[in-house]
This record gives sequence, C-alpha cells and structure tokens, in this order.
Amino acid sequence: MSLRTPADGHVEDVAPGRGTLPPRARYASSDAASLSLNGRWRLRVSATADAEDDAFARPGHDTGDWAEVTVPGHWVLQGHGAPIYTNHLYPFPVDPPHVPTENPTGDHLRHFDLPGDWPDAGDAVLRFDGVESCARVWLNGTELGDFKGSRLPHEFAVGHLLRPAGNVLAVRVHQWSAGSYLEDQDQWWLPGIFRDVTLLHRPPGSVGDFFVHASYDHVTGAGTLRVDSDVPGRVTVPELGVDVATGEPVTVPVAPWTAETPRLYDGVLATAGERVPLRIGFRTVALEDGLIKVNGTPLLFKGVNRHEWHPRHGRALDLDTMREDVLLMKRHNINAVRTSHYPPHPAFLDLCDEYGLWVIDECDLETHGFVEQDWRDNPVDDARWTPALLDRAARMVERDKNHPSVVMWSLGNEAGTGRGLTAMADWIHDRDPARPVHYEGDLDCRDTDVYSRMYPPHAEVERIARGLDGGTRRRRRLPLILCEYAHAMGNGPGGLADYQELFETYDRLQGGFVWEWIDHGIEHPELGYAYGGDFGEELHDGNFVCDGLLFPDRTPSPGLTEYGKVIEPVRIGPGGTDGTVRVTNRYDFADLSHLEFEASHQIDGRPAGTHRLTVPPLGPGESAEVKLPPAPDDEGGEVQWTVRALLAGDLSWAGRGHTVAWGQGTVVRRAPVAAAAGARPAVDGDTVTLGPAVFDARTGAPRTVAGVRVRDLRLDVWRAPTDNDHGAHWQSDVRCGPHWRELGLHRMRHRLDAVETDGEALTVRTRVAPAGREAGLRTVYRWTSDGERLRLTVSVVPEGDWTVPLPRLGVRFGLDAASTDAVSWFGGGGEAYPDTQAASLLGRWEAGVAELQTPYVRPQENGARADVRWVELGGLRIEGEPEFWFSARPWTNEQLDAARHRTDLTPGDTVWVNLDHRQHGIGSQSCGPGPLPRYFLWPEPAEFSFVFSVPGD
Ligand code: IPT
Repeated sequence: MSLRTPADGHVEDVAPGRGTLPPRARYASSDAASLSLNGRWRLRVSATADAEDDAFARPGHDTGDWAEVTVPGHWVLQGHGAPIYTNHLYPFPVDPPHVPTENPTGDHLRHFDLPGDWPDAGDAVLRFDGVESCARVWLNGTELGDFKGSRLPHEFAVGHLLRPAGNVLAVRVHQWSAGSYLEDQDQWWLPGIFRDVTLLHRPPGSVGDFFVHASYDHVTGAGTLRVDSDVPGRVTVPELGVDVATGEPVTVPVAPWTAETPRLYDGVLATAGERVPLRIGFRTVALEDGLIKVNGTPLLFKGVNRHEWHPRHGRALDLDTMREDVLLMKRHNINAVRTSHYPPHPAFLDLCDEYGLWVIDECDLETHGFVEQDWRDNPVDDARWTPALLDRAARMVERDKNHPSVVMWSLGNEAGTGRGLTAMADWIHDRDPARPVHYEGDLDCRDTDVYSRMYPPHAEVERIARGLDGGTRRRRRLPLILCEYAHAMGNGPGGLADYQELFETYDRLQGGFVWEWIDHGIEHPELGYAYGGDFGEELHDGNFVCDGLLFPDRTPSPGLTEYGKVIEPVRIGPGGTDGTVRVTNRYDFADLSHLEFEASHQIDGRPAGTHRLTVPPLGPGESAEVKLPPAPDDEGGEVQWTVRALLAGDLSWAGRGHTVAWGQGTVVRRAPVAAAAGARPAVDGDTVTLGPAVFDARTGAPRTVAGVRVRDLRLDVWRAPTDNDHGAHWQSDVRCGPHWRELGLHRMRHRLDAVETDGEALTVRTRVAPAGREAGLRTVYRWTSDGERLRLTVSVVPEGDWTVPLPRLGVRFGLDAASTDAVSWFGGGGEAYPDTQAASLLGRWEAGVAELQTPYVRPQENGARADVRWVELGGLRIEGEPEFWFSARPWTNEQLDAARHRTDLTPGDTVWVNLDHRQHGIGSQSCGPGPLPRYFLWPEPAEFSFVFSVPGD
C-alpha cells in the first residue's frame, strides 16, 4: 500500500492547465460590470505541496489563525519565507518535470459579495493576470481548474457558481511546478498572486476575442482598419467618420502611429451586449530590403530590457510605477523596450501605446539552466512540452495583439533551440503575419525574422554590419539587433557611444537594448538593498541581479544619463566653419518643430549669455549648419559654447524646456597653468618649507599646504574594482579586476629612495611596487613654488614586465573631514570614465562630498569627474596640467573595495581625494566585452602636474 503519492498531479504535469477559457484579447475597460478582487487576502503557507488537504476551499472553513497578505503581491516579500536569486541555475535538482518535496505552498482565500447592481443576466469570468508559478482555483467549494504560465493571464467561467453574497475564492499557489522549468529567467524567484484578480461580468452578447488590424500605407497616407471579432458588432471611430461592421475593412486618411508620434484614435467596438473602447494606432511593420521598417521607414532601436521591479513589491507593480518607467524612458530618449523576459502587466503596454515606445513583447519562457547539461532534456526540444509552449505563445499573442506599440513577438530568452520553439514561431506567424518574430537563440534564423545577438563586441558588430560574418543564406538577408548589450551592472556600462556610432553608420544595424532597465535590489533594513545571498540562499548569483540603469528606487544612475546622451535624437556638433554648429535630426519620423534651441557661452565655466537659436524644422536625417551668436570677449579665459535642444511646449512625458539633446564646443582653449617656481626650499630641522607648504624632511611628504593639513599624499593606482572590472566568471583571462588583485595593485609598497632639495625644488624619488613582483613604477615627485602657489609634478616610469593595465594613475591624499565638505570645480558635471563620458558637460559645479558618491548597490569605484581644470575643497584650490579626473570620498578606496553593501560604509574623519592623470575604461565585462583597447590604461611613462593654492574669489 502506498502511503504517499507524489505531489498533486497537476504540479508536475507538463500540461499548461485544465479548466481555463481560451485566451483572448485584453482590453483596459468596457461598459460591462467588473469587480476587483485585489486587496487583503487570507494566507496560509505550508512547506510542501500536500501538507494540507483542500478543505480550506470549502465555504465555512475556519481561517481564524491564518495570516493576511496583499494581493497582488508575493508572500515571500510579506514576511513569509524568503526570496531566492539565481541567474541561470535552477535552485532545485534538475529532473524535469519533477520539483522538490519542499515546495512552499500558499493557500489564499478571499471572501467577496457582488455589488448590489451586479446584473443577473449573463455569465461571469474570473481573471488572474499573473500567479507564480502554478495555481489551483476553487470558487464556493467547486474546483475551477489549475494553470501555469506565471506572467500570463488565465480566465475561468464562473457565472454559474456566483452568489450575491458570501462568495469564497480559494487559490492554492505552489512555488515550484513543472512550469518552473520554463521560467528560469535571471531574476528573483517570487511566488504569489502578483498581478490583479478580477471578476468580469459577461453580458449576453458581450465581446469575445477580437483582433484590431490597423495598417498604414505610407505612400498614400491612408490607414486601413478591420476589426475581426468572434462576436459580430460594429466599429466606430468618430474622429475618422468610421462606422463599419466587424470584419469589414475601411480605408481612410490618417496620421500614422509611431513611437515618436504616438497618434491614437479613440474608437468603440460594440456588440449586442458590450461596448469596448479601442485605442487604435495605424502602423505597418514589414521586413523589407533586409530591414525592419515601420510605415516604410527603417527603425533604429534605442532600447532597454525591462524587467518588472519594485524594491518592496517585487514584480507586483502599480500603475504609477509603470508610468514612472515610461516617463523616465521617454525623458532619456529611449524609444524601445524588450519586455525581458515575459509579457509585462498589460497596463504597461497601454502606456507604451500612449506615450510611444516600440515594444518587443517577449514570451514567458526561459530554460537557461539546461545549458549546464549541454541542453540535454531541454523542454523546448521535447514534444511533451510543446502544448505548454504553444499555450504560452497564444496567451501572449492573444492578450497583446491589439497594441500598436508591439512591433515584434519574441519567443522567449535563453532556451536553447528545439522543435517547441519552431512550433511557437509557426503558430505566431500564422496567427499574426503582420509582426516579425524574434528569438536570440535561433542563430541561423530558421524560425525568426531578425538576426539577434547579445553582448557581441564592437568589432564583431561591425563585421556583421559589413556582411562579413557568414551565416546562413537566410540570416545574411536579415538585419541585426542586439537584444542585449552594454551590461549596466554597477559602474557602467562603458562603450555605449562606440556602439551607437556603429548603429548610426551601418544600415544593417537596427540598434539594441541595453541590459537592463533597473537594479532588482530588495529594500532591506540593515543592508540598504539586498541582493543574491542576502537571504541565506544555498545557490545564488550575488549582485548580478543589480545590473540596471536605475537604482532600485528608480533614481537614474550615471549609466542612464550617459545612455540618454548617446542616443539623443538631435546631434549638435561643431560646424564646418568657426562660429557655426551642425544640427542633425536623428529621429526616424519626427521633424524638429517640437523643439526650440538655445545657445549659450561660458568663460572659464561661468555663464556668459544665452540666446535663442533659430534652427530650421529639419526632417528626419536632415542637417543644417547654424550660425552661433558671437562669442563674448574671452578676458583671457577659456570659452565654450553650449547648444541645447529643448521641448518647445509641454508634452505628455515632459514639460516645455526639457533638454532633449545638447552639444558643446570650445572657442578659446585653456591657457597653460602659470608656472609656480622661484621660491627656494628651506630646511629647518625635520621640516622643509617651500612657499605655502611644509614638508617632512625625512619622507618628503607634505604636512600642510597653505595651513591645510594634508595626509599621506602619494601615487595611487588602485580602484575598488567595479563589477565590470571583475568581469563574469565565464569571461576569458583578460578580466582586469582579478589580475589587478593577483598582481597586488591593492597593496602597493612605496620605497623611498631619496629626498633632495636643489636650488628651487624639493624632489622625492620613490619606487612603487607590490610585494612578490618585479614590476614597479619609478615615481618622482617634484615640488616647486613661487612663494604663494605650490606645484607638484609627478613623473612615473614603469619598470619590469607589465601585462595588465592599471586601474588608475594619479595621486591621492587625505583632508580633514571636518573642514572638507563643499566641493566646487570646473570640469565635467556628472560621473564619468574614459568610455562613459559622453554626458559629461563642462561647467562650474558644486557638490557636497556625500553627493559625489554614486550609490551603487554593491559599493565599487564611482564618482570620478572628467576633464577637471581645477577643484576647490577643504581650503585648497588645485589646478591640473593637463586636465585631470577628480574624486573625493569620506572613506578610502580600500574600504570601498571591502564593502558589500552601502551600509558597510560610514564616513570617517578624513576625506580622501584622488587626482588622476588617467583612468582605465569601464567596459561591459560583467557580462559582455571589456573596454575597447583605446580605453586601456597601459603603464607607460607619464608626467602630470597639480598646482595648489588658496581659493580666491
Ligand atoms: C543574459 C540573459 O539573457 C539575461 O537574462 C541576463 O541574465 C543577462 O545575460 C545578464 O545579466 S545571458 C548571458 C549569459 C549572455
């Protein structure tokens, strides 16, 4: 006699589910009644799938000792159990379709009454917009069925079971199911009813499924509308004078929908029993001449990969958060979203239609963990799973097919290859021939309509662009998009501008999608933001889950500012002749009539007049040379012009005056820094006095400069490695971070060889090198003064065998924190590194030391300012020759390196200042390629100077 059978049959059943209605189009509203069942639900969590029987689903069950949770939500983020983060490893033994006995199971209960005016006639449908990972549902004690497909909608017909009052809805949710094998996306595993639950009245004669076909003929300017509907009815679009039967095409002159000009027409689909508002966008997507075109024009995707994320609510997003994402994207010139790696909450697509974003809608499918066994037993190549895959494809396409913003379907992510994927592609092509199909794993493009890659290096992108990559005949005729590139983990990504240059140069390149939109850090009382491993997971991938352009609280990181600049839709650069700028319209569809231009000058970073600039309303791709207002008298200073393209009026996503693009150019270069020489060093016991500075005679180190105490000034080559410095473990041996540490660059020793005074200099000769190695840096500090100003010239000559670049090359020193807070400088405004400095705007800036820190979730090198001419802080003014990189922090680089979370860092009594001659690039190696060779900081002889003085006016 068997005392125990495996978990409920449906949990490990590869079939998608039982009892659900066929998938259909989703619409935001209608005149039929509906009742949201969101809110507080009763919850009981068990450790296994079968710990409890299903008695709880019967009306009258005593839930007195149950907890409560908010639906939509994840129970592990509401005090029951804990989240788990893995990138591609399944957090359970891989033995499909089996799941562990330890299978956290949340029994959810909700009592509800029907509103008094709920109609008697008709039916009702109960809709779940998203439940992870598997649900079994009862209404008033009757089982409705079960389903999998976490980020897809499922509906049940429930009219016959409803009572006016005292309805009991019971949902048993298992964290693990056969479906988990199809949902191995790189994200937190978060069980729960995490999207809306809604009861929808279905009046007799109500709308069933419908398909809005709204195409645009860019030659004639006409739109053709045909709404196919299971239930016949009429379609009206008053603005267009359209009133036709369903199924009947009508052609009228229209303005097309594009992401740049998201023109929507309000219409209504009316059947005998229901009126459904439609928002119609006319556009035609086509693969033509090897390019993806919309309305006859090739697109350039300036995209991001967007996971749904909220630092407290996980993937349960409210409308405001979704809107915030869209607004932030629009304000940073992003024009496209890949919904990595599952269909988003449907309201997000409504927003994309409304505000204008191209969407690649991706199916809820990833089986990445099978890569560990060379893809053996991969469900996507096992016919038993094909019905589940087709179910997922259909639920996505049917739900989202009426969104003009959706221009491509994606089969999923990182699922290898197999007949299941082919079946999905065939089904989608058949159901919706008007949209191309995407899937990155299909390298030969057998099933797909676009060649898609992730993280290829620049050189490879260029080879593909030139058609030199070989590949199948079919692939050679397709455009390339980078469905993922530029890994925004921690500080970075680097190299964006170089990718964009390629995209803009070659037709075959239709742009890409930065990985990814937001850090999935979880708000945590002690850690700031938690990442993988912080909940005691036995398998995890650490902070690989924090790789977004936004911090978890949606504050833009410098990476987003950089991206927004790199992809700006107007290019503003120096013109062919002095006193002109070249303005180029880089929109695909829009002219520049929604923008106004402003030109200003600055002298030594100080504003020196702003003027309107008249720029013709250039069409897409056009450019013009525009005369700048005359430059002001330079008064011996350095002069720049800055031209900004601003919104000329309020738009839905930003107000008048919002900066869309800018360019800057130099009119008069910076004069050389005045020499500081002539004064003679005076030795007095154990000190040397030179101009405003007092040195330690034995070490040659400055003690005070202009009365300001200066601690431990010396050469510094170390930076707290960034995630991109560390590189991903699967990357080749060119990863810098590990090499730097292996070489010992974090523990350099400074050998003092000589302290010399000659006629007018104090010279300190040293050799800087790590223990155990022959490689070193001969470093000479030469100090001179004119009596008031103090000049330091550092010369560095590498010795020995250097096989790795340096992290940085410069000096560092400490200042008393008590008197060092306000910092002002003339140089680049935001954080920048050699390959992340497109957005660095030259000017005069001020910030407190705290503000100079970029709060990466895992602490690492951050906050450098580029092209700094001078900086003032702590009672000192420091000018550089040449310009330098500046950073200041209330802790050392070593402390920054050791910290795992922001909360590990507390300000000390010293502000540590780095003045760098050079910095190593950032790159994208936390997943993709490292910095381009031209951003490497190879050790080579170098000389650079700083002049210290007392701040003036
Ligand atoms: C790629 C994945 O598609 C994505 O989900 C994410 O994990 C990203 O990497 C890294 O953050 S797969 C990668 C191994 C190429």
